Parts: sequence; C-alpha cells; structure tokens
Amino acid sequence: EEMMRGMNLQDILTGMAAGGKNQKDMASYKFWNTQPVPKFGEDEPSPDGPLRENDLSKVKTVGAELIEGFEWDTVDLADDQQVREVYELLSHHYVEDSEAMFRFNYSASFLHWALKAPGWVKNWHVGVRVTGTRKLVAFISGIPVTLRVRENTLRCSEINFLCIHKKLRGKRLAPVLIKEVTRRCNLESVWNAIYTAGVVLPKPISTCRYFHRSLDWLKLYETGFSPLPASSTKAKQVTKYALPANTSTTGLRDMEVKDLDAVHDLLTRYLERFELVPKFTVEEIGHWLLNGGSKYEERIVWSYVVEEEGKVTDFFSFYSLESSVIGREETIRAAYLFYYASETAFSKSPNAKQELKVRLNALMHDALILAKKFNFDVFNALTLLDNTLFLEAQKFGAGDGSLHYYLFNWGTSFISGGIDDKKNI
Ligand code: MYA
Repeated sequence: EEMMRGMNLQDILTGMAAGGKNQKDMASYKFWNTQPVPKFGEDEPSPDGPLRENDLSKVKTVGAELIEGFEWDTVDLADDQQVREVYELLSHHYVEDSEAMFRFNYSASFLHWALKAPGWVKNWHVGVRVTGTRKLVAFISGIPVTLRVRENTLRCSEINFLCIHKKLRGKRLAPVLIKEVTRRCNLESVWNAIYTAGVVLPKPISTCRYFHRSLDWLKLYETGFSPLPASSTKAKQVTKYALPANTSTTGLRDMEVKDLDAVHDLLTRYLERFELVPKFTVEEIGHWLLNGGSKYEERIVWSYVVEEEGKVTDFFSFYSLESSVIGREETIRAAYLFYYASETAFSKSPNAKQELKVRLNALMHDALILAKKFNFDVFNALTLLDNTLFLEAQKFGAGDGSLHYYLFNWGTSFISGGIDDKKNI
C-alpha cells in the first residue's frame, strides 16, 4: 500500500512497481546510458526537443569494426533470395514469449511489405555476415516514417527486426548494430527514431498491453496458447467465442484503390485526436492498407470500408502474422488489428463517446467475423487508439505481454493513452 502510493502510473506500467523485477537500475544500462534517450528517475523534459546535437559533419562515413570473423552487409530486399535469408534468420532467432513456447514467424511476404514502404532506404537494412560462408547472423532495419509527437512533426526512422543468432547472444553485438543503423540514418540527416520492444529500456514514452480474442478457441487451447479457466468447460469456451457467419454493418465492403483519398482524409482527421501518430501520405496509405497493389505469395493485409450514400464513413484493417509453436510443426495464425477510423469520432452530440463506442463495437465485431472467415485463430489488439472502448465487450482478454514505445533523441513526457482512459489500474 505504502509502496503503491509513492509510485506513478509510468512506473507501474513499465514494471518498476513489480519491485524492479522487469528492469535493471539505471547504472547497469551500460549501453543505453551513453545514448540520447531519457533516463529513469530524471525529470520529465520541458519543452519537448532533441537530446543531442545533430551535426552531419560529425557522422562517420564508415561503420565501426566488427568482431573478428564477421562483416557488415547491406541486405538488398529487392532480391527475393536475400528476403529469404532474413526470413530464415528471424524464423529461428526472433522474438519468443517469456516461456519460449511461441516465436513470431514473419513471412517473406510480410518482410517485403514491412521493409519496402514508400521511400525505403536500402542502406537501412543492415546485416552482419560470417566472413567466408556469407551466412547472415544478425539484422536490424529502419524505414522512413513521419511522426507527430504532440505538436512536433519529426522525420524518423522506424527501427524493427533487431535480431542476433542465438549463438552470438550476450556478446554486446546489439549495441554495435544499433550504432551502425544510427550512423546510416544520420547519413540521410535523420536524427530521430521510433521503436517498440517487449523489454524495458530507458525509457518508454508509452506502454500498451496486448489483448487477444480467440477465434478458434479449441486450437488455441490445444497449442497451449489459451488455458481452460477453472470455472469453465471446453464446450462453454467454444460457445463463448462463436461468431455469426456474416457481417452486419450496412455498406461494408473491401477497400479499393478508389477509396484511397477518402480513407486518407478520414484517418488523418481521426489520428489528430492522439498524441503519438504517423503522418501518412496517400501513397503510404496505399502501401499499408492495400499492399501497394502488390500480390506476394501470401496475403498480408485486409482492409474494409463502410460506404453510405457514396461516402466512406468508416474503415478498418488487420494484418496477418503467424507465430510458430516451438517444438511442433504448427503455427498460430494471428490477425492484428491495424488502422481504423470512424466519422462517429467527430460527433458533436452530448452522447458522442457512447455513439463511438457503439459504432466501434459493431465494426470490430465484423472485423472478427471476417478474420474468422479467413481462417485466423486469434485476433490481437493493443490498448491504443480507441481500443479500450470495445476490447472487453468483444471478448478480448488481457495477455501477458506489454509493448513499450520508445523515441530516440527526443524528450517528451509520458503518453498514457488507452490505459489511462479506461482507468483500469
Ligand atoms: S525489438 C525486438 C528485438 N529482438 C528480439 O527480441 C529477438 C530475439 N533476441 C535477440 O535477437 C537478441 O537478444 C537481441 C539483443 C538482439 C535483442 N532493443 O548484444 P547484447 C540491449 C534495444 O549483449 P543480445 C526491436 O527490434 C540490452 O539492454 N536494446 O544482447 C526494436 C543491453 O544494453 P545495456 C536491447 O541479447 C529494436 C545490450 O542490448 C534490446 O545478444 C530497437 C546487450 O547487448 C532491444 N530489444 O542481443 C533498437 N534487447 O547494457 C534500438 C537488449 O544498455 C533502436 N538490448 O542494458 C534505437 C534507434 C536507432 C536509430 C536512430 C536513428 C536516428
């Protein structure tokens, strides 16, 4: 009790409240201590701004030496063979849950989509290879993104897919990769970055929780993803998560190229209500929601609009990301809620919040039905945007994992987002 009172929301969210279980003290972040990121225990910055000077003339033109036997490479993702190599590395060595039961299995099609967004920079796809065999043993990537953080707009790099072969762990290679991608971003005069991680680092700008909605409860149970609650039975669980065969929103249909301007306009206005958001061009919307029209082996993204009297009033999207069940020839097919927006968010009625809640619940119920129809096992969402308005009602359950959001070289105070909104802690 005494302890709880002395703690702020941010400490609770980032795990400090759990007696530091999830977090080292600041002095032991030997690498992160040297980087332009906010430190734990520091005062919140004011005003918002960069944490170190940006000077192109001081950026090194060659990468730092790597340990003996390894060399830098730029992975060329225009080459399918090299996409395959990144896929192989990630499928064996990327993120696992804390009990090592599941591992993300980003498909080659997903990597094409995620890493070749409009304006992508080849030099930001950084690999480490074994000299001699040329085997790819580590990777880190950046893509360009324009972010709005409160009232500031930043040209950023979005860093993702940091991965080191299991045999090379614990050798301080991660800091070397991070410094190398930083150097390559700086060479393009990009001085800020955004990234997310399940681990606690100095210092999250926001924290979300993962929520999961079973679509095929029995499969999730059999793979060990979902437990059987003591008060329930298998049959009851299956019934609980059953969904109708057809959607019910009038005017709901697949999103098409002709909807791009309308969806861009709607999403841009909708995102203005939040404090940390991307600023998309129409071209980027086309890429993220329609995969730029490309057809890879596998479909990655599903996008739908609601059209009423010739006007797009709502849209939602989700993408596909499987997880391997470790030690079995099995995968969990997960749909992740992606961007969405509704004109209802701009209602001026005194009942506006309730109207938005009702509308989003109807849309998300249809999203679940569609995901089920496309054979997904589970539908995942984070506690961001307006998600807390529908997570519970749509039978999502809180997962074990949190996702922490970080900004590189930008100080701003903590963003509470959906969690605070719901006042559930
Ligand atoms: S998050 C996904 C990360 N990937 C995985 O979890 C896959 C499985 N794990 C691995 O491959 C390795 O364990 C990794 C660490 C590579 C994670 N983000 O080499 P080490 C710090 C940042 O001995 P290893 C994603 O992709 C750690 O605190 N730092 O450790 C976003 C320690 O530093 P310090 C991390 O286990 C990535 C140091 O590394 C992470 O062999 C955003 C230890 O190094 C992590 N996820 O390898 C990267 N995990 O002593 C930052 C550990 O200070 C981008 N560490 O505690 C920053 C912006 C750069 C661009 C700027 C442009 C302007």
